[in-house]
Amino acid sequence: LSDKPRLLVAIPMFAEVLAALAEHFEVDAAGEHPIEDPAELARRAQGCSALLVAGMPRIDAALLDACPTVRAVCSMAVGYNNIDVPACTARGVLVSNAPDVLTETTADFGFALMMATARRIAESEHFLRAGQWTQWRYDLFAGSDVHGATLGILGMGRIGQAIARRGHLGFGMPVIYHNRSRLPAEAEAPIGARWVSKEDLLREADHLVLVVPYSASSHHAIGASELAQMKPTATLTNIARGGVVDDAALAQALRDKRIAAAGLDVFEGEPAVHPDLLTVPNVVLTPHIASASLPTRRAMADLAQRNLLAVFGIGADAGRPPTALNPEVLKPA
Ligand code: 8YV
Repeated sequence: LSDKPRLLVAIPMFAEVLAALAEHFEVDAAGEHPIEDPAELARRAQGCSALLVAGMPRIDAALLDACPTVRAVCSMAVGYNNIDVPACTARGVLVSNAPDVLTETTADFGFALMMATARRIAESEHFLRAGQWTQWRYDLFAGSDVHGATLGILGMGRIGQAIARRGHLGFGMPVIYHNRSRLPAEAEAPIGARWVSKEDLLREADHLVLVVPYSASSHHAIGASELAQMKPTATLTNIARGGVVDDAALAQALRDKRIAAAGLDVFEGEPAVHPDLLTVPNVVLTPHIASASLPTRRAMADLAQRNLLAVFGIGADAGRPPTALNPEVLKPA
């Protein structure tokens, strides 16, 4: 029997990363499909010392109690709402996420999705593919401008700031944001960002982009009453998490043209998508790919691997996982 610690890679993973991990761990890899079913996850995690995950599956107290050998849960996602960190900490389980390496790529995508939404790129492509383009019209898929329009950002962490920088420096957009905490003035100035109340954000934004982490306090941060406060010409882009938006209310608002359009990369209950969103034309839908450039996905996997090795005392970061969320669990009592 191998004396290497057992690692469950619960998500599809780069072959090169699996090969590198196999030097230090006895690896059980999910293969083509993430292991999402809790019973299956608990079964496969039996006897494992570590789990490599992403924005899924759900890691909660019940799973940890069923798998008491697990010492580390390393995720290749920045968002960790799928992991009950306090439950992990209480059981001495180290949790790491994968911030920073995806910031610029995710901001690129958020900006692209916002632009595609404002300029109706998906809708007009469907029209062209369907053979419906037969003549010029002055208002053929006329959308709204991005340059010079007011960019609103809900949540102003690393990705929010990277989007603000694009809007301010590249597109001359006034930037307003709402966040629990204000950025210091020296961080606001270079990205032209101004803190406003949530009400003012909803009222003033021409293009509202959501980049707030998901938690009980951001659940349905955008619902029917918030949508009603937005400009009828405004767009809404969600690259945060499904659940930040009430998808049923959004579908209704899009159908009623209470806002002009939406761009959504994340959905409540994904990969299922609310059926009403599939039938409204003024929405651009993408399958949670904001961080999905190949180099960035590889960097996220590499960072998760660094954390894993560090927890088990291997390599340059031995004992100091670089992006631990609860490093206190490694401190000697
Ligand atoms: C990931 C994300 O694609 O990092 C996050 O929080 O939402 C995405 O970058 C997803 O969670 C799987 O890693």
